[in-house]
Amino acid sequence: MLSGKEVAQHDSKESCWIIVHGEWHVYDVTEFLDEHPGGSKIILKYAGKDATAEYDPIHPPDAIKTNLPKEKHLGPVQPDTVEKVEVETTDEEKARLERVENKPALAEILNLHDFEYVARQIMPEKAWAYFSSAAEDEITMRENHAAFHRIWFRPRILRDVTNVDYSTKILGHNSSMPIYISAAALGKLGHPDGELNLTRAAAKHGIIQMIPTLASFSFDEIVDNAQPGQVQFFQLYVNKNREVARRLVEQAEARGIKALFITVDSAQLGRREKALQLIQDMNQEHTSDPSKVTKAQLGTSNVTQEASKPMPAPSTVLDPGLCWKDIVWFKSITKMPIILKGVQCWEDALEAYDQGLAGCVLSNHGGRQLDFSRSGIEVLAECVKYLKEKRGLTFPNEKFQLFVDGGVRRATDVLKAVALGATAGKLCVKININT
Ligand code: PYR
Repeated sequence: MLSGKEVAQHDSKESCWIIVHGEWHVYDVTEFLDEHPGGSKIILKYAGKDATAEYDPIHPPDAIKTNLPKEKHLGPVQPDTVEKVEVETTDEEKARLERVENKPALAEILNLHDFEYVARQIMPEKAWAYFSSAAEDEITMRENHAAFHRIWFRPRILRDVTNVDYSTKILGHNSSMPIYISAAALGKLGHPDGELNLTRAAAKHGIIQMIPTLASFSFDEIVDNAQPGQVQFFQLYVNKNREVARRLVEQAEARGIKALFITVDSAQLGRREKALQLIQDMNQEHTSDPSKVTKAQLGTSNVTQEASKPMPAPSTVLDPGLCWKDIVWFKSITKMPIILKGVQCWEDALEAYDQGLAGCVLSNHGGRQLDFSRSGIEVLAECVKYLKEKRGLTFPNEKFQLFVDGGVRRATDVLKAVALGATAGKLCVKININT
């Protein structure tokens, strides 16, 4: 068994070992340093030490085991030989914890704008930067919301609305309302129970949760926390290594996941400068080198190579080579209905229909990918038009369903999306507090 002293000798970028987890396992992460989505500096801070306190709040317990080749798992270390890592609580962090302590009760938060305001006050800076950032000038992120402002109602009167039932079916599964919980990575950044909170809330309110590939709990933990019969979907980032992708799909199907949403808008992660800036700031060491200070002070987007790695997707998780023939392959390996997540024009929606897929999420990834992409709600209008005209579809359509995400803040936004496709609720939108 390794000793803490031995591990402590590997404390540089030439040889970087870290200890992670209750099991006190040692990992050689030297070759992973440049791959780490949050940059190498944060790992190097724990080189030769116990990194659990930094690792645990963000990563699923099995992530390090899954991502590092077996030969980099160096085995256990004797716990009593490991020096304790003191994590300093800064004044800023103390103030934040006080705000967490005094946050308003959920019932006092009247709408999603207020929810966002409270989140910003109480989340760690890193979490807020990650969740709230969008690509480049964030024009698309703003447009996602603004687009709903251009749509107005034309209400009819003297209809009996004593009883209103807004329950619906999404891909054939009951939902108490026409929304679902979409995939968002790293839930634990926002709360220690992360995605499990969403699993519980989905069960309580009769809506469907989509489990993200990059969740901060393991896939099995999230499924294990569902109630018997609770419907869950799975969002897939297609790994460059198709055997990894196949394993994820097979695992999802074996565990009773009801639909596979393949993300198609992320050939690589968008340039999210809010998150990049924060990583850069965290990495910026106090230095007397005036060129570095000037860059930081100016807050320019002239990010260093190190900081130009946005969280959280390792390069292997996204595959710029993903194309239509892969979708045909996915169809051949699963019986789950396949929905493309991130379709942005009618031509691709038509192609998805022609390929026999179950639907599309008309989405620009919350404006986090390509700035100046149009809003999902605008794309919806053209998709409905062309799918009607060119393929004779009517909406709502059981066989080919359209979903919208981005910018949804109000039930009236949901209503607009539902009304734009047709009258009944086969058209579903997600509410994603990130977007
Ligand atoms: C995002 O950061 O937008 C992901 O989907 C991982």
